[in-house]
Order: sequence, then structure tokens, then C-alpha cells
Amino acid sequence: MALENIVVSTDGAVGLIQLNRPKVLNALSGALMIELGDAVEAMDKDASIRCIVIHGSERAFSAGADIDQMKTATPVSMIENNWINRNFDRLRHVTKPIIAAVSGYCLGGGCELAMSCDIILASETAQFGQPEISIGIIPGAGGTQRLPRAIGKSRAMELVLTGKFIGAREAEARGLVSRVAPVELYLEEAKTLAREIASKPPVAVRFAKEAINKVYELPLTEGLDYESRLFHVLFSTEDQKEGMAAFVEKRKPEWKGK
Ligand code: CO8
Repeated sequence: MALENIVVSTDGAVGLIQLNRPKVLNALSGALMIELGDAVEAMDKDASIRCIVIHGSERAFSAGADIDQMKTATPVSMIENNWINRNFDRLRHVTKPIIAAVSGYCLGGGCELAMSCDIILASETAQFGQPEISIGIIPGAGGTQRLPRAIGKSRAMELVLTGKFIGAREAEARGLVSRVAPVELYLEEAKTLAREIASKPPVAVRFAKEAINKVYELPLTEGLDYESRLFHVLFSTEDQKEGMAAFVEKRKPEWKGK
């Protein structure tokens, strides 16, 4: 089916998804979220893709959920037609790393989308915020949970209660984003980072992502045990044998993803 709200392409082993509703600053409509969920799931199943980059335009990663679509919603319609959360959940189950390359507005559901990814790389113009309070609601796709984990409770409380935005440099200083690049370079840097991740052994990459994400779910001792189990399982892979043999033989490893 033709895509109307996103643009999907590949660059070698990197899958690229561009949010593409420029007239409304990439507001997340139900149709966009379904296309996005379908695209990430298809890329997760595609063995030729090893890392995914989601981006918007220089002006906006996304200004949040489509307010026009939500304005007449009722609690029942939001529960029955839960297009944002249902499709965010599809993203959460993707096993390959996802990089959010963020420029311009990254607000509300857009900020929640970026935080659902594994790495956020920002342009100098990026602005992050959860402005839902100003339209009579609160973040509904993880913002109250993920933002405090990323930037601390006090600052997250301030942003969620006032709807104020923070810039790329503050987001970097507080650990919300891993790095900031000039606006003309941010997407290229995200692709370079994705290519680097894509060049690593896929099973180890998958386990590393899984183990790090457990930090939000498990107490330390259980997390350490979880990491140990994944670590031990990797010794059953051909890539572990290849990686260590290549190191000893001083040659480049050839990964099989097995
Ligand atoms: N939804 C729909 N349309 C939008 C949105 C949006 N979130 N954001 C911007 N637009 C539209 C504007 O209406 C405008 O359209 P038009 O040209 O037809 O008037 C166009 O995009 C350009 O926007 P502006 O003219 O306002 O551009 P500015 O540069 O002046 O301002 C801002 C940019 C500051 C980003 C401003 O547009 C704004 O404040 N947008 C709304 C931001 C917001 O409140 N986001 C949170 C939305 S709610 C949400 O995300 C909840 C998520 C969880 C839901 C879970 C459900 C299950």
C-alpha cells in the first residue's frame, strides 16, 4: 500500500523512516502511527537491515499527536481507538536499534516517540518539550515515565507542569540526547552512527539493546543476572568465535548473525 505519511528507504544496512506531514509539523495522526508501526516491524524482520533511523524535517521532528484528530475524542474513543499507544508498543518490541535524529520541534507525542527510540541524536535547533498541559491533558504515551528517567524528576516536573521547552544543549547536558550536531550535519551523523552499529555482530547488538533496556525494569541484582545470561548465551554464537579468532589473527571479522 502506498505510504502517505512517512517515507521509507534504505542506505545499505540502515533503514530510514522520515515522518512526512510537513504542513502540520509532522503531527502524529492515526494513519501515520500505523504506517510507522508497520515500517519498523517490517525492518525488524528484514535481515538486510541492522539499524533504523527515524527522522523528520529540519523544522520539526514532530510537534506531537495530531490535536485536530483528538479534539472531539472521548475517554471511550481514546481507549477503543488507541492509535498512539498501540503503535508505540509496536516500536517497543523492535529488537534492532532505533536512532531518533531530531531537529526542530520535538514535542508531546513527538518527544515521547524520540524517547521510545534507543538513541537520540539532535541538531542544534532541536527543542524538546511536553506541552500537553497547555491544551488540557498530560503526556499519554510515556512522557511522565520516560522524561524523569532521562533528565531527572525535578526538571521533568518543571517541563511537564509548565509546557516549557528545552534546547538541544540542555538536552545533551542532562543526558536526554547522546550528542548534538550542526543542523546541516545531524542526519548524516545519525546515518554514520547507524552504519557503525550496523557493522557490529547483530546478535550481540540485539542482546546489548535488550540488556540496557532492562535497566528500567529490573532491580540491580536481577539486571546483573539478566546481563550474565545474555553474555553466556553469546558464547554459543558463531560470531563470538569469529570475533575472537579475528582479533587473535589480526584480521577483520566477518559476521554471520548466528
Ligand atoms: N497537531 C496538529 N496540528 C499541528 C500540531 C499538532 N500537534 N502542531 C502544529 N500543528 C499545525 C498548526 O496547526 C499549523 O497548521 P496551519 O498552518 O494549518 O495553521 C502548522 O502545524 C504550523 O504550526 P504553527 O503555525 O503553530 O507553527 P509555529 O512555528 O508558530 O509553532 C509550535 C510551532 C510551537 C510547535 C506550535 O505549532 C504548537 O504549539 N504545536 C502544538 C504542540 C503541542 O501541543 N503538542 C502536544 C500535542 S498532544 C500530544 O502529543 C499527546 C501525545 C500522547 C497521546 C496519547 C494518545 C493515546
